[in-house]
Amino acid sequence: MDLGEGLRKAIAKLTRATIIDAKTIKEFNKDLQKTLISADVEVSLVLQFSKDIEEKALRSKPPAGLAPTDYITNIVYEELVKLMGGTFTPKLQKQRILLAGLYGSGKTTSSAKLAKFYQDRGLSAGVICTDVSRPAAYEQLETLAKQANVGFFGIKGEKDPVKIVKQGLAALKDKHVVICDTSGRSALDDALITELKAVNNAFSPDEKFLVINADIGQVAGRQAREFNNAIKLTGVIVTKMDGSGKGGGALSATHAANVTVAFIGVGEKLSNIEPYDAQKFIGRLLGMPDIGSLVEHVQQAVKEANLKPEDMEMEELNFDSFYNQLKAMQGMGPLKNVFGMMGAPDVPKDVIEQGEGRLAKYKVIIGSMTKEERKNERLLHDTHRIERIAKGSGSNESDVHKLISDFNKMKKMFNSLKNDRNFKKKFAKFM
Ligand SMILES: Nc1nc2c(ncn2[C@@H]2O[C@H](COP(=O)(O)OP(=O)(O)OP(=O)(O)O)[C@@H](O)[C@H]2O)c(=O)[nH]1
Ligand SMILES: [Mg+2]
Repeated sequence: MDLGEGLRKAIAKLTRATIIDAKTIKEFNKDLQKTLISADVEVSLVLQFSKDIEEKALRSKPPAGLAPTDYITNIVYEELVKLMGGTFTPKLQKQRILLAGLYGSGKTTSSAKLAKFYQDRGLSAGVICTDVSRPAAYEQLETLAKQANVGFFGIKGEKDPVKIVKQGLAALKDKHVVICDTSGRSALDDALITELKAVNNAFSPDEKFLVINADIGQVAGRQAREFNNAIKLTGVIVTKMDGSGKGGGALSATHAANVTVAFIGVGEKLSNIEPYDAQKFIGRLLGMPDIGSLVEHVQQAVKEANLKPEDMEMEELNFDSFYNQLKAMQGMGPLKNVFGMMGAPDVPKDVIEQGEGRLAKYKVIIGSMTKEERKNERLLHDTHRIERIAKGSGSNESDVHKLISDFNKMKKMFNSLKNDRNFKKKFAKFM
């Protein structure tokens, strides 16, 4: 089970609890601890984390109108963001970036990715290969630079990295962003430190990023400290976040070592690099894939549908509101996809897509219900009532059943969104 799945399960379990007391919190904390430790987060951090949650959850009271589970979920979210560090905002300006790291951590790939990253944002960029030890390091970076369509400099066969840096800076002097790829080693030994320091002096970088593979988990902290002592880092790039359940360990350890996570690598493609944003990362772990694009989607959709906030009020769903909801959703266009993106179960898609005809039918059926039935779906677990409603509305019993089943789907979706405090917060703010 990976970190995200474990966290989601623990929160779901908490959400199902009928009362939140010291015992529920203790149990919840145990689940969190297990999950974090198996994601390779350092034990002392885990203990501190769960102690903070327990204290906050038990000492403070949810503000009026907020469900205790929502409140606790939010505490967990905030503590996770604290555990995993902040947000890195890349400066879009002229700069030199040095990449260092052990063998195979992803330095060369990240050099090209970063050059492309800045170039895609309107700056010109180039890379210098100062890896003088690995065979074919020159060719590898040259090929990647070509793919990324950025500048490249290297001297084949040259064994002095300082000489390469000097000539490279001259050759790439017109580029806004110059990135220097360096040699790796299996450990940060004296030879690597000496070489790095020499390159560092000659290059005089604005940013010094250590490249770490997420697989190494909590060892990331030690590596970050060691490299930091050697060349005073400005940040870390954690690569292979796409393939590792230990990303949580790498991120938290780096944060604990007091080094900023600047970028994360999320795949082999040149575009697979992102500035690190703990909130977004945690959002994703907790099953909210991309809150930014979600909000954009919603904004667009609401504009199109001319929706009012009351249409999206996520209160108890009954048959009166159900019709309005369906109608609103029909006008939402892309918003339907948003619910899917959020992992919400089963939107009654067919109803929404079948358009006016079906909706009109539902309107008549709902019109044949008594006031009590419209407020309480349970009353309809009664064949006599179903028969009566079908007759009264000139439809079949199967139509009534279909309506009830769609209603229940929608209700399930609403409940799951209702329990999702972050979604609500974003939504409320945006409204
Ligand atoms: N899935 C995935 N693979 C990555 C990522 N970053 C790098 N890789 C792969 O990791 C391998 C090693 O990457 P390199 O960039 O060559 O690593 P390096 O640090 O330059 O290695 P040395 O020069 O040998 O020290 C390559 O096969 C890359 O494609 C990432 O974010 N995700
Ligand atoms: Mg390399």
